Amino acid sequence: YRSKAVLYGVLCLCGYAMYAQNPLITDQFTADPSARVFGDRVYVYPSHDIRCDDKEHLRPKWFCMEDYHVFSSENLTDWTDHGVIVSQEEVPWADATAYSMWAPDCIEKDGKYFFYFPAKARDTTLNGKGFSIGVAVADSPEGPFVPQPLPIRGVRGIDPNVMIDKDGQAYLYWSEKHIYGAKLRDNMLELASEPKILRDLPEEGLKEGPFVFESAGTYYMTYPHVAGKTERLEYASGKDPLGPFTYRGVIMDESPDGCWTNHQSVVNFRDQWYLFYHHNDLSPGFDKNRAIRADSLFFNADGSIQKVYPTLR
Ligand code: FUB
Repeated sequence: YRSKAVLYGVLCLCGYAMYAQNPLITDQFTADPSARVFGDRVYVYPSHDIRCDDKEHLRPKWFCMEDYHVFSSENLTDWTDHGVIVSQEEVPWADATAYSMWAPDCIEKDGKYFFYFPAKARDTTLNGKGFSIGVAVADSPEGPFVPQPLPIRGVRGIDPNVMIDKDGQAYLYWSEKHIYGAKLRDNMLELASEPKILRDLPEEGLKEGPFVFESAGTYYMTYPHVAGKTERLEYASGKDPLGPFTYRGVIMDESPDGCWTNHQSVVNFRDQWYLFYHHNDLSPGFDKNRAIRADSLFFNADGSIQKVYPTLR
């Protein structure tokens, strides 16, 4: 790990360099950051880890999340917490005792903001046991977000991610052992095609947390992959949003000190690419209480992505 917590290739704003400190948020645990640029600010929609040692019905020492906050910044240094945008109590279909509000995403279409989140449903006849994916809709990136009455029909899994292509077609990606993709209808609330397993990614080992973005006509599929003991961030690329994708390499190596998960998003802000990800900086003894980070990301001339080395403190 590099020792200096600056975002290399730092953001240049009004002619001077901006420096940011990892982890980005220090007053609460945050994970699974989905970063988006809306207007002149970066918004980050992370998971919100808490401790649930007092909740005996839950799996001990496991992920525990009851709500989502959104954070924004104009310089990647000063972050505003806009507060809770969705909580398990206010999602009509969610099991409010499950604390299962895992990795989310948010995207803008036609002036509306669509927030996608996984949660366990009360009624398992909807999409079966396990996780469903819901949507909450707002008129601004900070909310208020109104959850839809039911989860997306036909989608079982976690880690939703949405990419809107240049022609306006939206795609939903998610994971359940494999990574899936499907087209979304114009309303952003229903599938417009059958879910497709993206089988051309590495077959062995758990893959989750898809995050797809497009650059110079190439679709980049990024994902955490357990190839060794913990997750490392990898990527593949292709010429169509639903593949086939060709494996290209590792964006970030697995953590040397045991945080089992990592989870990424990639965003371009003022002509600089950034990788958002997480590590358990604020909870070295318990890796289910994580903290989000960001570092600059660079492409090579052939479109491949240079490995990102985490910066700390
Ligand atoms: O935050 C809970 C789960 O851990 C996410 O859904 C996965 O991507 C992993 O980061």
